[in-house]
Amino acid sequence: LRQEHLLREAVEQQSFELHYQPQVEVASGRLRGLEALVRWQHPEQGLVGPDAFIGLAESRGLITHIGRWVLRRACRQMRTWHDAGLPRVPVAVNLSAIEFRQRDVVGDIAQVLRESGLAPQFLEVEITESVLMHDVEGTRATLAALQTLGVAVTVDDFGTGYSSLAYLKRYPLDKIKVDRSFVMDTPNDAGDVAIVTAVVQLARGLQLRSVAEGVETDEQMALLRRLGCDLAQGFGVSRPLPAVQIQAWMQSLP
Ligand code: G
Ligand code: G
Ligand code: NA
Ligand code: MN
Repeated sequence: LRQEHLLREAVEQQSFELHYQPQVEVASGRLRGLEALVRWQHPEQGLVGPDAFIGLAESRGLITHIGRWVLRRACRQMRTWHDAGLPRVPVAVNLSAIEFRQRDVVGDIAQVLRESGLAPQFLEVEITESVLMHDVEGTRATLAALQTLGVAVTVDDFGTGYSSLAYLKRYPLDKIKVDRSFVMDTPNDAGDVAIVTAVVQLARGLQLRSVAEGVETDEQMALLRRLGCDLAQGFGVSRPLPAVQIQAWMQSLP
């Protein structure tokens, strides 16, 4: 109850911050995007990660407020970086199922893009595969509207939910992100290597781009290169960092 009270206060006072994690092309190592990850500036516990409060925010009707703040902050930040001559790459924002199902979510996103002056091709959204399992017609309409707007969609945490492969073909999607639990024990765990291989091939066959998350080691990166995985994200490239630090990281790129 106290946590709920504090979270309501945080929403009013916008006591959140975004960290950014780079996404690189596996073949070249070049920066191809940033994922925005929200943190709560908790008055007693310091910086708190999303796993500790997104669920509460969802059940208390606060997630759309937080999501709106995240979207606005990420779009403004990216526009500022582009204007400053930093790499013109997109920013990816996570949308919870509740946000995705909001009435006129695409209209809201379009409005934030207009207000921030960020072109739609520089915003991406990440949804979990569970979103795709329900309300097929509504989901299709929302994804089609995002595609028309020019905002790319990634299926996050792929393989961890109830994976029906059929929906990947049914919907307009751009990327599949292999969950880090499958990447973690590669290349040693043969079963995980088989899973990552299958997801990369599935993506290629469906003309989607594949992203591996949780890439920590050179051996993992080498495996992904062999498999032809398109993009990688993980501590091996960079941890998620506050804006000031990721800006310095980008400025240090060749
Ligand atoms: O930042 P961290 O690696 O702890 O993120 C944990 C999970 O929280 C990730 O699965 C990520 O998708 C989710 N997450 C991070 N930022 C946001 C956000 O702004 N909104 C929502 N809905 N989920 C987020
Ligand atoms: O899927 P999701 O959007 O939740 O993924 C982002 C989460 O994964 C964040 O919590 C981020 O801190 C975490 N993360 C990102 N890269 C790595 C990594 O290389 N190793 C581990 N263990 N966690 C990572
Ligand atoms: Na994500
Ligand atoms: Mn994920």
